[in-house]
Amino acid sequence: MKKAFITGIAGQDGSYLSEYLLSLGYEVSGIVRRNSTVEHQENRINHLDVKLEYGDLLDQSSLERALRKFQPDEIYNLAAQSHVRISSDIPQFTVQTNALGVLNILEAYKNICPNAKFYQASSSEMFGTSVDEDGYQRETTKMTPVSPYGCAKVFGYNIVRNYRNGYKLHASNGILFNHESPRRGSNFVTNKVVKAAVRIKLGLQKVLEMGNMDSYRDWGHSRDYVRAMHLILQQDKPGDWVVATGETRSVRDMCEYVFKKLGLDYKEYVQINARYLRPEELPYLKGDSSRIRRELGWKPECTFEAMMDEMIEHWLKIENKKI
Ligand code: F7E
Repeated sequence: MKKAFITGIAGQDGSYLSEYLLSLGYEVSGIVRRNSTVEHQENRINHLDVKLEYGDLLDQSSLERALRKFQPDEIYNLAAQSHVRISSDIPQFTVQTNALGVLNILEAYKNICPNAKFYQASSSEMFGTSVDEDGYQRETTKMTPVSPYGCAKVFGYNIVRNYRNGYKLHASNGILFNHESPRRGSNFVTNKVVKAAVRIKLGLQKVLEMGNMDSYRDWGHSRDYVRAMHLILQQDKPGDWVVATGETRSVRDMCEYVFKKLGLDYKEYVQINARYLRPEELPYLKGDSSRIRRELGWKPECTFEAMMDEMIEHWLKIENKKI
């Protein structure tokens, strides 16, 4: 039985990855951070048979203790302060966790189980304002990040490459573009819009306050993207792979789709609130994932429409109970 260890196991991707690995017969373990509202902390993984320890990327002793205890064959580092706008409110915490945290887990991995394979959750936010001439970002695109989150992720990406080359570790980066699901935190734009539109439809809310409606994102489904993480660790050689759908849409188009699906016109309900704008915006993302499609045989299965419809169904079920 293969053993996987996941940081960020209680998050969106951690929960889908756990489900997937359990379905493949893995023993799955992970760390969760201590939180004052313990009732909600493990909502996404309560239904799963996974082994948990308290831990934190900033507490080296907790990482070493967990790796010594679980002795994993595969390590997935998904833990992070994952909200880009909030990374400007808590920049130092974000950089410590998303940059130094990667170094901490790499050190623990190198010293305790160097024969394991290591996956780092790198991000399209690393590209910032860079776009290749053909309108895509890919593995070779320059990284010009525009947020504390993006800057920290670039450090994480580079330190993984450095440890891979310097210590001959099987350490890889998945450069994942935005990926969503009903389990996405409701302060990320897709789930925020779906939740609000459903509540407006049911008469529970009157307006939706938004930030930049004209940025473009390449949105895929988290369930498809965790398959890519696993595939990356099944390769003989470590590397870096872009994971994306190759389609891009504006936030405005996404809003229009969701409201229309509910028989509403988004223009009647959306108001712009500067609170949701970012000091510097990343205006456009469209990923070229041809390398992982060609070399590893990965492809996304869920369409944008099917994913948004699944999220709408999810919120309709929750919010309908309130009326
Ligand atoms: O924003 C715009 C916002 O917060 C998407 C994380 O998983 O993907 C995610 O980062 C876009 C941005 O995701 C609101 O300005 C407008 O242009 O859903 P988001 P993100 O910042 O792209 C990358 C790949 C990651 O790695 C991150 O961890 O939507 N937007 N109005 C808004 N965004 C939010 N959150 N809230 C608004 O009201």
